[in-house]
Amino acid sequence: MADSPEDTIAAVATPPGVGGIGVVRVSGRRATAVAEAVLGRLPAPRRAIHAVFRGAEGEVIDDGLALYFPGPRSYTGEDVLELQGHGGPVVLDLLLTRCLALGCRAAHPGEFTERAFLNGRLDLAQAEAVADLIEAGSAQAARSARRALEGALSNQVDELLERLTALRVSVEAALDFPDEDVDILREAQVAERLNALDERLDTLRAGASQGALLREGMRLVIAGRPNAGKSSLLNRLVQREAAIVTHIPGTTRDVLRETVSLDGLPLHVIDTAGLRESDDPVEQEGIRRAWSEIETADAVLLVIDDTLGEGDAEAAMRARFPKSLPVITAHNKIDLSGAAPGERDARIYLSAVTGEGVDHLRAHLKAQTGYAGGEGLFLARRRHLDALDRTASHVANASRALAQSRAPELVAEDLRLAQESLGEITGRFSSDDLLGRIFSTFCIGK
Ligand SMILES: Nc1nc2c(ncn2[C@@H]2O[C@H](COP(=O)(O)OP(=O)(O)OP(=O)(O)O)[C@@H](O)[C@H]2O)c(=O)[nH]1
Ligand SMILES: [Mg+2]
Repeated sequence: MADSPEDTIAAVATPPGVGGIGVVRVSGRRATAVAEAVLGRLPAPRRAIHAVFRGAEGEVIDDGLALYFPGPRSYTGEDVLELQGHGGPVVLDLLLTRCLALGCRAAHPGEFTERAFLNGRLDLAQAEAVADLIEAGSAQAARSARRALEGALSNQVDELLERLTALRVSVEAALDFPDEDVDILREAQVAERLNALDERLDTLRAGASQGALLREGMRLVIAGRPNAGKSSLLNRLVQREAAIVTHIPGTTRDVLRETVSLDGLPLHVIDTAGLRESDDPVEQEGIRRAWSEIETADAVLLVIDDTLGEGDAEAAMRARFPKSLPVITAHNKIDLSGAAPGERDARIYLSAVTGEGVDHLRAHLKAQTGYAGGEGLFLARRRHLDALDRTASHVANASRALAQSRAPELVAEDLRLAQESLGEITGRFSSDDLLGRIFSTFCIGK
């Protein structure tokens, strides 16, 4: 029989292994019957009671606290029962088996939260924030997930969706009066409102990309001339000899990826071949790959040999870096050049060999991702960024259609597409496929 949203689901909600307490969670219509069978009575709503948990023959499985949350005022929006017993795997398994025998089905990962979403207790961005909060690798990430859960992202998305809806209403009204459509659109200030919407969208995108960096980590590509010390710096950052280092320029040919944690913040460091003109086909390929990494990076770390200083080669690289790409400049080998470690004039002076100044680089990287403070920072996902980008391009198309052809049908269609893309974030317009992908990454019991 296929799983149904009508099923009552049950799972051990605490992590596997031994613990002080262990929780079995039940959600669905049978929750009350489970309570009556296991506890002998239904606890008063939202009041913890102490009870003995009994098996089918009346034998004692465990004892502990029981809580009953009648729907819709519960996490899932359904009737929920929580049995908090002793945290041993065998005891919890017996208790779960008892619930299954009473007609519950084992919950899939994330199914409790999925039901919360389906029953309108959370929107999709908030449901994702629940998973992010659980997985948060740092206090900052946890705070930002909390903010997303409280609706920092969803509220802004909802506000923009309302504006889009209002705009659609104005434009569709003009469709009914083809002779006067231009006047109607002008009177309704559609162009001005579209501009204002676009600005708000930009602000939201900036916030979301910070949030995505915090959640998914920054992709930092190390680039520079051969022999500048790129691989040495990668090794220093990841604290092991991951990359081959020699005094021969052109040592690194391939792209090397390592992930480190900066106080819980994931940092993906990518070492690349030194950038120069080369006749060697292997080196040429390495350089081509270096550029393709640079094009998709969140930031570039341009490493300069401080005994040589910045020159024409670096100027040529800077000219070729994508315009919006943040570039962090590191002057390496200060143990040879004699420069003092630290950050001056937007340059970080350090030595990959002695490690001096590398803490300044770490601090800079953390600040770059908004790690240090960032009031209002919320955790976001690439999925959200992608949806915002598509929304922005539909809004731009609508503006263009309005300015050029003045065909209200086209404007209306672009606005509809914009609304659809934006709605994906909170789940107003999400396919089942997308939902399945999102919730399957949750842990069981959540
Ligand atoms: N004294 C000193 N030597 C360094 C420092 N960083 C790197 N080197 C030396 O510089 C040489 C080149 O270092 P690598 O890390 O291989 O340089 P790279 O930029 O990766 O070079 P390619 O892979 O050829 O592009 C090696 O001999 C390193 O030991 C430093 O901070 N101080
Ligand atoms: Mg190298």
